[in-house]
Amino acid sequence: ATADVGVTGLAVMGANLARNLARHDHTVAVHNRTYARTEKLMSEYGDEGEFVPSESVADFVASLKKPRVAIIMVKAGAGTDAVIEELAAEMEPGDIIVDAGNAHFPDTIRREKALREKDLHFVGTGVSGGEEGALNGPSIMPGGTAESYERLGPILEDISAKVDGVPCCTHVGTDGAGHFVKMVHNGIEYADMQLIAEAYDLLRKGLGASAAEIAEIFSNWNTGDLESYLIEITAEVLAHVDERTGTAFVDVVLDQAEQKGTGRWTVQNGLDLGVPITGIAEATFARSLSGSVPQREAAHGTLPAHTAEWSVQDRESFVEDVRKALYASKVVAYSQGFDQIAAASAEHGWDIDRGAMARIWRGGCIIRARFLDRITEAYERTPGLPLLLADPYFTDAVGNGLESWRRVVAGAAQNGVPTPAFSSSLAYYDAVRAERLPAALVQAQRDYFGAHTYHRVDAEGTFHTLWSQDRSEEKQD
Ligand code: NBP
Repeated sequence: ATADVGVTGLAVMGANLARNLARHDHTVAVHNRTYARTEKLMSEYGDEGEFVPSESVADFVASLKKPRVAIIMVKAGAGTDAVIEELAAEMEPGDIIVDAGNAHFPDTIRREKALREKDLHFVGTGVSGGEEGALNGPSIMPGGTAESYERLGPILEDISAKVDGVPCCTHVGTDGAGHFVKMVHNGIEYADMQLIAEAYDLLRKGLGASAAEIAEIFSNWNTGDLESYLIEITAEVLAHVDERTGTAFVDVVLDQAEQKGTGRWTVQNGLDLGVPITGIAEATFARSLSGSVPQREAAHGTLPAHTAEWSVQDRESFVEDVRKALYASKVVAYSQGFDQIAAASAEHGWDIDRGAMARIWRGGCIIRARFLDRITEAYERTPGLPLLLADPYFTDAVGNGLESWRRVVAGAAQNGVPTPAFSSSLAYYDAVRAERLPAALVQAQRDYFGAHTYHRVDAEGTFHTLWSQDRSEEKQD
């Protein structure tokens, strides 16, 4: 056995990950169900480093040094289970199986448990950054045991993206923690993209600006607090001219956003945990609404707007208002995502360091951004911070933009421009900071029709009012 690490599943992601490993001087065992892919990798890139190709799973496992590390990079789902079974049959106690595909974290928890019974380590690992990242340095979010990270960590840190020399990889927590955090990363990505899209729509409709003009605005924003990969590519997309028609590319793209499911998983989990991730939920539903073709057709041209053409007078301050509203809404969306991580961490005993998550997202992944440093600093200041928004830096940053944020959301409502993520983020902000919420009325209604009881602000215990009798109050315990 000569290989330090193995990769099985050599479609684009696995092949790139194997090349990344080889370029970092690891001897890499490579395997794929269909051998032709292995041969293709060897013929095209075999000279990039030390590869050990195998045609069978048995030979692949035999080519790995002990304790063995085999990384699976196949289509998530039944394929992953099939490959795990084949590998496990050949492996020995102490060996490590890594699933670097996009598994749903409950599957990872199930698989880890099953393999633990065979004394094998199973490490569900989130890998972000697409093909480019896999080849040149992704953000890597490994779960599994701390013991497995001792063997695996140095390899993964080696091939991960680096920011200021710091690897974008750390041990997230046990069993499904890595895939969980990758899922929330994707959910936040949905929210970030939707917020940017709403900012674009506001600029377009409020200013009547062209895509090219808005591209300039985004380029400019990318030099400040909003600096991020998503803002950068937005400017590039908006500046792009369609070859066929000579018009702005964004205008020839059908306005129906698709999804592969990680946003939906994130929202479903938010509901399960009872964590209000309104930014991610609105972003996910906004994609659903864009694809609701019969509903849109029934509404378009039928439902009145009762608005005049929006014409913003002070263009410069409007652009600044939208920028501040975007930043504030973005802080809310991230704050909610980090709440979700905290809740799941408590539920599963993962002990996830949220500051470290922001740190490993600074490079290699889609939401990489300057402002993640501020998040890491906030959790370093106060590790148990209950609300990211309540960190002094973010309280100030959002507070400074608050008037702008209100003007933008009010203007959008008055002029009939849909801003679900901007608006719901502001509503969240106002709700979470409110001294009293109308939830008191909801709880009273629940007691009225369902005898669901209530607590009082001025006395201990649980109470019920005899609504259908004399409306006297009973103490329940
Ligand atoms: P695909 O998701 O297209 O999967 C193709 C690979 O899966 C091939 O190697 C194929 O083998 C193998 N495979 C299948 Br399908 N069923 C199998 C089975 N029953 N047993 C063994 N192998 C099986 O590849 P990809 O696009 O490279 O993605 C790989 C993983 O990475 C996926 O989980 C995906 O969700 C994830 N991904 C992540 C990102 C990201 O940004 N993080 C981007 C893209 C993909 P064959 O050659 O014999 O058909």
